[in-house]
Amino acid sequence: MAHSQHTIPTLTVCGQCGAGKSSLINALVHADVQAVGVTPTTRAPKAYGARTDSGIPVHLLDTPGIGESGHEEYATSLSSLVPHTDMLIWVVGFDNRALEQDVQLLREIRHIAYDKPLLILGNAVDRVSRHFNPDAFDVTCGSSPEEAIVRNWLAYLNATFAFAAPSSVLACAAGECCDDTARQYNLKAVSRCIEEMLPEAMRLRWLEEEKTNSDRKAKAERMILAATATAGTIGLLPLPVADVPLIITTQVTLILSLCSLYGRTFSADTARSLALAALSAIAGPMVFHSLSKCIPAFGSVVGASVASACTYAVGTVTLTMLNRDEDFDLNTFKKAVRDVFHDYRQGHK
Ligand SMILES: Nc1nc2c(ncn2[C@@H]2O[C@H](COP(=O)(O)OP(=O)(O)O)[C@@H](O)[C@H]2O)c(=O)[nH]1
Ligand SMILES: [Mg+2]
Repeated sequence: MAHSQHTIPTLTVCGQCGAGKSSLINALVHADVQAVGVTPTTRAPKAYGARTDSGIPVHLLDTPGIGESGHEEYATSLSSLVPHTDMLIWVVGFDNRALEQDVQLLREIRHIAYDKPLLILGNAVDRVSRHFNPDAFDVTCGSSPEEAIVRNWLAYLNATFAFAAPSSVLACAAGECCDDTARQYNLKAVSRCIEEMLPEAMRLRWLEEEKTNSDRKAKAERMILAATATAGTIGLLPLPVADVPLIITTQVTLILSLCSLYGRTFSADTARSLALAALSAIAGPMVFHSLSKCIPAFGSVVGASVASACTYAVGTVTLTMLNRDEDFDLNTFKKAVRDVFHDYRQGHK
């Protein structure tokens, strides 16, 4: 529920087979989600979730690439993807100058892609030197022969793609795997550039959603702390067995209020079964005995610190699941509550 599906921009990654499209996606996703290699590996378009430098969620759509399928086939596939795309990322592998097919394809789809921002990435610039050092490499101002070579190549890319009016042409290196930091170059700049090129409306919508999400989260956290304090007070009650039903009621109210804050409808019965499961996972069978009034107990059954930690855990786990838009599976809920409960107790010793 953090971000509704339709607000996440789709970025279609195109270019020749072997240019490094899949590698770039792996680097931006920070995981080797797509197979890469010297033989054609990307068979069909596939999307991956990533976040830009400031955390804007995007979908990166990998495509097979020019040369992997026939030209006609790739053109048809791209034509069907472009209408659902918010930005085109065109990847060229270092130091490819044979770009006729790229140009032809871009011309073919430009009539449907004219309103989409276009980012040209000159990838794998680490191949310019065996001793490439990404930290020392400065493609803009550096004066070494390698820096000049990459700069010239970028100028060539600029001139070649000028007809398509790209929003930006950048040098980068995705590396050979997602954490190949010895070769990766300029990926932060790529991420920031993507952000800047996103349609204004999408960026604003994301900022609005972020604001709503963080306001809502702050409110939810205040509700959890208030319920935690209430449960602690109930745990102090010197009444025999009276505490458990009161603590459960506090937790049920908390779960229902959090759900309603996040627009989820929840029955009181479901909330009650979650609260009971949580308390039984922590306080054990004692709770059920005291609920069914089977055992005459003296004083508080649960105790103030257990009551507050358990309520804090119930609220925190509920909030995490709401933020992730997850379903409330009873066993997962119990386990997560137990973990948060123990962390909370450790922190309040
Ligand atoms: N040195 C280096 N190799 C790269 C880079 N990007 C990709 N490669 C390699 O180039 C080959 C093709 O990459 P791949 O991502 O499969 O290309 P795709 O066909 O465009 O998806 C793989 O062996 C990658 O490891 C890079 O930035 N630097
Ligand atoms: Mg690929």
